[in-house]
Amino acid sequence: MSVTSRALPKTSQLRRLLQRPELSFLMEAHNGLSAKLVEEAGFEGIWASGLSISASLGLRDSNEASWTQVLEIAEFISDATTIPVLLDGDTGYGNFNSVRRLVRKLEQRGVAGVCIEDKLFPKMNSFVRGSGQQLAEIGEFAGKIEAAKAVQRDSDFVVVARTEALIAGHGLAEALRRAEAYRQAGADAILIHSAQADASEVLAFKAEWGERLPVVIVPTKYYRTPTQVFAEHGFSTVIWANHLMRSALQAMRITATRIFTEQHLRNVEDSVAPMAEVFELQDEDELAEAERRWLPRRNGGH
Ligand code: SPV
Ligand code: MG
Repeated sequence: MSVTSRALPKTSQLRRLLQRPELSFLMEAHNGLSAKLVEEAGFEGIWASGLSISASLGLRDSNEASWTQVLEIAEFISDATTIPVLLDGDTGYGNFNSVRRLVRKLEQRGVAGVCIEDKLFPKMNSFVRGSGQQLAEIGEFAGKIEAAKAVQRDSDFVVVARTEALIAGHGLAEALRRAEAYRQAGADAILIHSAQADASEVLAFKAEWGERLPVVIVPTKYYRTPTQVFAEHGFSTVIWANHLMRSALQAMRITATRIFTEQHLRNVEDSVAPMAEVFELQDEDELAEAERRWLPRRNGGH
């Protein structure tokens, strides 16, 4: 991303990612540390994943964390980085009024956008009991989108409408009907979610949908589809939704088991990040420099 683009407000950065002709990528983060690693890797935006945030808190992806607890994490993620954050706002944690509060607080906390999905509160993850998922009534969900757009103060704050029609087994026509209603309600982009192992249903959606609004996809299940296919079909944005949480889970499990079994650290020291890297990520040098400037000097200095 160019320097000029980086200097834009995060909301404008996210809007550009969604609206530009080339494919964009959002990488999952679930805390400040993972967010820093997303930016360090070169990604231009962050998906603050509900699944990953809840898993990292030791909870299910069923709104067990309260929305203000999620808000706190989203703020840590945003504070830790200079790239924009799209928060996975689940169903908006209630009705249209909850969505209004959410959007106001996200803007105050430096979060660039929110994605809300047309399921019922408390939601469950899209890959749990797939076709048992219940969808929100279409008009009620459109009202949430309208309410979100009505209260945002920064005109570039992004509201992504996510339909779970395919996940719930309602088929392409219903997915299109819902996406169109959400477009008319003012959504900035549509997220079409699918649990199929191939991309055929999201490709069919895109073919019918055309260019009405940018389309976002989450290829967690159809990960074998080459990314080039998404670019060729004119999708806006791909979300890599949970892969830092899952890689951390695996690495932590291996390390915990090894140290428990061996009762020493000799075999793990070389397979974990050096302490120096931790301090570098925390920017310890900046604090040392700030102390030189602003802490009174000892030994008689002022
Ligand atoms: C998330 O990352 O929390 C998502 C994507 O919403 S999914 O888990 O596929 O529903
Ligand atoms: Mg989610």
